Amino acid sequence: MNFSFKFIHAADIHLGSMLNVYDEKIEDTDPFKNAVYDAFERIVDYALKFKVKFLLISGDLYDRDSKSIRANSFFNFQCKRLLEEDINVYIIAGNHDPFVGKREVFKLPDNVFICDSEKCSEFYIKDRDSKVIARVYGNSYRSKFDSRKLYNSYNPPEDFIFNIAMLHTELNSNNANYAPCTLENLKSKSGIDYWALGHIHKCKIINKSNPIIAYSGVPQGRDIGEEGMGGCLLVEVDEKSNASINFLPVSSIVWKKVEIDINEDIEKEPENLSELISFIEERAQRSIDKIDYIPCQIQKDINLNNIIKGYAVRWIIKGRGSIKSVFEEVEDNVEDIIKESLNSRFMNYYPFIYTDSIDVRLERVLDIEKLRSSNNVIREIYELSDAALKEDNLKKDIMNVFGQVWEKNYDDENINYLKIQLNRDNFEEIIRKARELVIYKLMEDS
Ligand SMILES: [Mn+2]
Repeated sequence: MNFSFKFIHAADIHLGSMLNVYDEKIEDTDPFKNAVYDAFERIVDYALKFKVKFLLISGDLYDRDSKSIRANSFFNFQCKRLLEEDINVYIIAGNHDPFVGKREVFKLPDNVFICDSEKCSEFYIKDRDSKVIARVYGNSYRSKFDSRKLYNSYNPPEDFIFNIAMLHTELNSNNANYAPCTLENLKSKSGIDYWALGHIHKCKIINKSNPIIAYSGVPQGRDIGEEGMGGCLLVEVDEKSNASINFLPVSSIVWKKVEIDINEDIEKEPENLSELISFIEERAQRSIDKIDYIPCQIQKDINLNNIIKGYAVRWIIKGRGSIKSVFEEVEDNVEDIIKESLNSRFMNYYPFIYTDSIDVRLERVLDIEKLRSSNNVIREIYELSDAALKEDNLKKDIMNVFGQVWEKNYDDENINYLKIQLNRDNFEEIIRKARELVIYKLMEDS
């Protein structure tokens, strides 16, 4: 007969990293400066509040191998809070903090255990009567890239004890850099009940049961590529070894992309910069209030309003209008002017709205519907560009003529900064702009 217990699965804390806001005034102030630390402190608060048995960190606890003294002492301080309540912390090293065990600046608190990098470590979780109720397995990265099939080293004995495996992996057998494996590999590995994954920065329950396979994601996003509320997973295992999972939100700053369509209301269409700024302002509050993507059920009694201090937003301004010419004709950086104006107003709100960037995708005024129905060439351009966005074969052909400056198959964690990463968003934007340019040139000439 087993006993019920709770644990927290966290990963990719990246202590020591900063939020990527390119604004010194903002970067060095609270809550931006401390957001990554605050996120971890909240995880520890949750561990104490929900009286978990242990905390798992599935890699990338630190952002860098040469970790900061501040990050290290902060981590130790937080773990000592857990030590007082007999909560252990089990850690694997990921690609950002390989070899973590050998380079501790301070003596680790007695409740912190770092998995070996040369073999799979095994820990026994015991109840008050010293009866084993679960096992935790983990194998740390040896270096920045680790091409070993680490999952193969996790081999629990066959019995009825709940086994948890921590693994830092991309879950991609084609990329040898990050402990290559497939979903099938993990599913078919016998004896593991819960795969606590790290590396992918978005929380995701990949397999709901037999075994559970989940990424807890990054607790605090550092840039617009890490959108949405981050957190960790609270797992409760009952007497029959059934696990239920709830999301524990922790990000004090939530990154968000918000689309603004200037054609949304014809009567209010902005015609100059002040009107455009008011237009964005009017929509700002409304779009921020919409609940962000949450991967699974949030633990009850948690109020998101107590967690979020503010939003860091990229405004994507779309639509057709004469305002487009303002962005083309003036020498100033119009985006910066809009950004300053929005920040001077919304940084004082609670929660604040920080404008991180403005992505202008405005188009010139053209009656496209009319042109499409009356002009065969334009209709064909539309059909072709629509196909380019939808059909994979055509997409591949087009990408081949994009030129070498674009990187088609890139690795987020190993970016070649001499090239531009061609993501879906970029691809769509290029097609859309090309279409716009061709049509405009045709109109000009005719
Ligand atoms: Mn990471």
